[in-house]
Amino acid sequence: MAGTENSENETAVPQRAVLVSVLTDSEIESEYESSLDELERLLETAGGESFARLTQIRPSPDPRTCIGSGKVEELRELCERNDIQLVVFDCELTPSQIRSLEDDINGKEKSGGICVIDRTMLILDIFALHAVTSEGKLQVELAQLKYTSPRLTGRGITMSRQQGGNIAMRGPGETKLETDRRHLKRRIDALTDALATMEKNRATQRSQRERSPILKCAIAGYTNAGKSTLLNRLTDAGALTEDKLFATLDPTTRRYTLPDGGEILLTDTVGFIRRLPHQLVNAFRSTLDEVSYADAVLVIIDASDPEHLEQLEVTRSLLAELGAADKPVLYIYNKCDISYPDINPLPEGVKCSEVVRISALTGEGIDELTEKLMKLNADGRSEVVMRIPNTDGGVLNRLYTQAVVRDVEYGSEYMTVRASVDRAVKGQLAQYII
Ligand SMILES: Nc1nc2c(ncn2[C@@H]2O[C@H](COP(=O)(O)OP(=O)(O)OP(=O)(O)O)[C@@H](O)[C@H]2O)c(=O)[nH]1
Ligand SMILES: [Mg+2]
Repeated sequence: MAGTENSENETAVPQRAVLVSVLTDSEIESEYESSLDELERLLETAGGESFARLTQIRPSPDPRTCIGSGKVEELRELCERNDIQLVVFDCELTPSQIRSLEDDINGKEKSGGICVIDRTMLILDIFALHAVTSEGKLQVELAQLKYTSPRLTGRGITMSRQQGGNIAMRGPGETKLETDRRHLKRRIDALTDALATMEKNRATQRSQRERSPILKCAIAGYTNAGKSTLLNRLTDAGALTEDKLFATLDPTTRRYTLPDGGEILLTDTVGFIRRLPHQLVNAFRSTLDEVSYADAVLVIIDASDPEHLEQLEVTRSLLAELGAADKPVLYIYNKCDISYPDINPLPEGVKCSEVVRISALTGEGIDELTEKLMKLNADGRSEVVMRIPNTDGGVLNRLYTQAVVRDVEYGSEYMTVRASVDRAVKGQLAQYII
């Protein structure tokens, strides 16, 4: 279901939409504009086009329709006059708010007509379009069944059939409307079970990687910052890179050989965005765990984006949520070919030695980055020489799996082994170190 035969080319004519935002007392005025800009980019990524923006300032959202009744009327007229079929709210809407809004905007008409969706439904729609692996598809389908389905009222379905996929209708939406609640629950249970099995496999793979002494670096950062481009620059991953939000959903791990011969693992994963819906953080938990379990995090920042400092804050708070706040970090300011940022003053808590400016596209600054990666790799590791009695053969086997063995000399009673070990192995095998 989710994302199966969907392609972004399906909706040949971009669906025009009105973007709506509510500016409440708790929000900072400058932020809502950039949030709306981002909503517009999300809409474009989903194959839509922004026709107009409507903003209302009010102390709190209206419980029934989010915006006030006068604004709803304004929205209705705007849509009617310009033949607009889609309205996207920048905030989260409850199922009943969506129903009330659609009833008010469409009048008594029950099918077809103007469809109202929210930011989360739009993001999930993009995820449904971009999911590639079976795990990714199941994760999106589950999130859509839980979030989007209760919010779809049936409007826009006729159109969706004609065009082969309307925004937010892709994925399980249509099916849900034709099934009863019991069927829906069964599907949710089946998906949860299937994902639990996949998660078990992923955990096994991860624990194998964990036992290996190679440094594991997660590439994290705001969506479209250039994470996949960096992975491709350093390795032959051939990851999809696009000037679109959420081009990458599924993690890709590649081994990278540093100029000093050391090896590290690099994992590219799903990008972050402000107000990443909790449903999505949960749905993509196992994917995001690649970040939680990494030894170090490479935070990619799009230096050419005027919002990059805010985006860095979003990234850092999501990293904290994933339990990755205390890991060694490199802050990589990317796209320096088009915008060379003044990094001073540094964001709070960021050390100068942790920052590097690069262009993943042209290769500028990559040497400095690899220097830092070598240092990161060397930190906490040391070269040791061990004298191991031949009777303790197990120790050498252990070194082969948990350290990097450089050289072994076999004597009549002892083996002399030179190896690069991490702190844990060094502590546990201290008795053999000479
Ligand atoms: N000028 C310039 N463009 C870049 C650079 N790095 C990446 N880009 C472009 O930025 C866009 C996004 O790059 P991706 O590598 O797909 O970004 P991402 O962080 O993986 O994005 P998502 O997977 O969508 O979250 C693409 O169009 C890239 O060509 C760079 O150093 N300079
Ligand atoms: Mg990517």
